Amino acid sequence: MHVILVGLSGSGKSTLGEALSKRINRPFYDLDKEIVKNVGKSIDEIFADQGERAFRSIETKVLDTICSKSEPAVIVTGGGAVIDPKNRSLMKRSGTVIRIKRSPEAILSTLNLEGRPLLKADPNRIYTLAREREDFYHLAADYTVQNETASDETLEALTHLVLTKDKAKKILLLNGPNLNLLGTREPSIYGNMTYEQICKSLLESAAKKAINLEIKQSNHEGELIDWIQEAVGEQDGILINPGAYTHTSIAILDAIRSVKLPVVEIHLSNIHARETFRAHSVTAAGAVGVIAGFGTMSYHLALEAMSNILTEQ
Ligand code: CA2
Repeated sequence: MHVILVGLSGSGKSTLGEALSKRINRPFYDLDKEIVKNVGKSIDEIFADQGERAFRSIETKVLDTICSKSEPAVIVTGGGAVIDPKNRSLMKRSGTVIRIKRSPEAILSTLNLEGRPLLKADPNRIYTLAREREDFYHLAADYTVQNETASDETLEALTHLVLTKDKAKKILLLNGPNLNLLGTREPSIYGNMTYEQICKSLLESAAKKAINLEIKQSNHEGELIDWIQEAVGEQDGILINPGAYTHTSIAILDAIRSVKLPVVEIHLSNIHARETFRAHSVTAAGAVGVIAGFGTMSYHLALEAMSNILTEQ
């Protein structure tokens, strides 16, 4: 999910957005700058040559392109982007929308008029724009951050808000007994990657999807059950490779069923093509689905499946 900043021209969105993107290590897009790149004209020229209506329709298309990027980003929008309901619903669907609020008086005292065609001719128009757009900002934003005087505290507040209120989904990955030994023995069945390497690549994939992934491993049935129970209210979904408990543990099945969270079961090997005692999974009866036989890829496919399940909820 993206972080999308909205607010009046001159409210400090761009400065804050760029600083935020560095803080949380995400790409940064400035909608107006992307429009200029796309059209090959400055915002002032687009307004002068094609008028505001044409500008707004370009704005919607470019916003759509940026919001469709899979890597979660910080996106700063132009002051009027919130007016069109299509833009507002696109933003809401694509991430957390934060309004950067500054009073017209404070804006006027610092405003650079370049690239702000609606204010260039008459800077006092900021008062009218503020009044006209108030309801739209209200409708668009999930949260508001006051930025009366640009300061480090505002950036701190914004960063804290993004890190705590982000709509990022939380997924717990549990690995059962002996999976910590991966990569050290039986590579013909379980592959060459070590447990640590698998975890690292999964955490990287999760970060690209803006998923908050937590990974745990235990050799003890009771500990796995405790973690499943503790996931209630903390996690949005559980991925689990119960290891050999897959074939025996009614207790893990009961725990999975008790939490009412979506669960996807994972196996590195194709349990149906091995010894007969591995072909039956006791725990799978509580799962939404099972992914088995694709080696390390089983984990990535399961993460993708859970991400889709949570998006459709
Ligand atoms: O295929 C899977 O992911 C399994 O869940 C793995 C379990 C096995 O008991 C299941 O039947 C299928 C075993 C994990 C143990 O992994 C080791 C890795 C290296 C060395 C020894 C065991």
